[in-house]
Amino acid sequence: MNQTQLFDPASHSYTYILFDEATREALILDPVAEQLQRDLDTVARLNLKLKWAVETHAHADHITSAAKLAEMTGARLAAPAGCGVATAAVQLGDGDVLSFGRESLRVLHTPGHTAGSVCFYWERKSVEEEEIPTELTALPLGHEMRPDLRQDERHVFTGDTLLIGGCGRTDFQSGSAEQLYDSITQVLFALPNDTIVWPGHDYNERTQSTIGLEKATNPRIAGKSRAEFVALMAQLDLPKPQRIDEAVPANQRSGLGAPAPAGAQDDSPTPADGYAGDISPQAAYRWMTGGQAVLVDVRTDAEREWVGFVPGARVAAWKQWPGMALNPDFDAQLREAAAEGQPVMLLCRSGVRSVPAAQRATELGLTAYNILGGFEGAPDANAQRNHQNGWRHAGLPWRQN
Ligand SMILES: N[C@@H](CCC(=O)N[C@@H](CS)C(=O)NCC(=O)O)C(=O)O
Repeated sequence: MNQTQLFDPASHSYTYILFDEATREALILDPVAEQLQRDLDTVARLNLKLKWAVETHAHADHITSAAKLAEMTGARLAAPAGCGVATAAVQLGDGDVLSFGRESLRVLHTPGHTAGSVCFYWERKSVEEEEIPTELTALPLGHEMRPDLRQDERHVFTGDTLLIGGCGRTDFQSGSAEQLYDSITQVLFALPNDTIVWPGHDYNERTQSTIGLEKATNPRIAGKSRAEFVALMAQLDLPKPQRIDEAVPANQRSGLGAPAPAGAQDDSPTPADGYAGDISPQAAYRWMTGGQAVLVDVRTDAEREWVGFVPGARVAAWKQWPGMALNPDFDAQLREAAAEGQPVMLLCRSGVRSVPAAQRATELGLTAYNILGGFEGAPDANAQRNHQNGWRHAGLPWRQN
């Protein structure tokens, strides 16, 4: 595995790009919104295919670029199951494995900084000289592309659980000093001493450490009992991160903008011909989450699969790919989606297909609304979608498989 460590000076955050040298498949860990272009440039310069955009937790001090990276590169989103990141297609639990090319990272659930926080562990067992692939033996040792396969190698990406000479704070976001002590001493310090520690932050320009060094010298935890550690964490009295109020909700949407707060907008539908009315995506989101109406995605199966979908939406395709013929099962699927007689809000690509679908729903006796702008919005002057209206433009939750 090859890893690149990148730094965001404003938040003192580290982002990691890890990749398999043979296949060029890559994973980005804890990307930062302000560094999106740098990260895209790095991926392009190294000729990588970004497979995963991954978080160690929902950050409090900066906003992730994960959703934008997913949209621009096709990477899948993964985040810890306990962090409330509804937009991540893969919800990670202890022992899960994320693979890219021939490489894989193992998830270590390490609650404490936040309840859902995880670390990621990577290791390679040594092989005999004669087992080393010939394309590597042709390169001299010390060549940047030649890992020393004769030695075991281990790395742990610790997020904010363990920092160099420090650890994540535990005074907000479901933090717990007791849990952090157990995570560090029982999970991380159980790793071999030569495991290289790659932290999520450093406020003093240090880049890496080892488990052995942290065990022996970390002033917050080395030689301390659980009670001493808990007492020390209670006395830290750190100022609240400046961006916490905007960062946590945005990170729980993988960096997409937060929707307008409830009540900030008029949810009244605009009257329409042949159905109950047109509503904004924001109103549809509020009605869906408030249980007032059922959101039904009327796009094709292919669009939901390849472009993205709204978590919690029901499904009744109006037309199907290929050929875009009317779906003969539409009526039955819609009736099933609204089995309890609730109003339905229909979502298509840009708010066009959902109009005849809403008219048909009305004929079936349902109260039906059309969601303006659909999932991707209307194309702009350059034929680009997602730039002027629609569900994704509004920053509402969606994800890819
Ligand atoms: N001063 C920074 C926040 C620094 C901070 O609180 N960092 C968190 C991680 S987001 C932490 O756990 N710090 C541990 C420490 O400073 O000991 C800001 O305003 O954004």
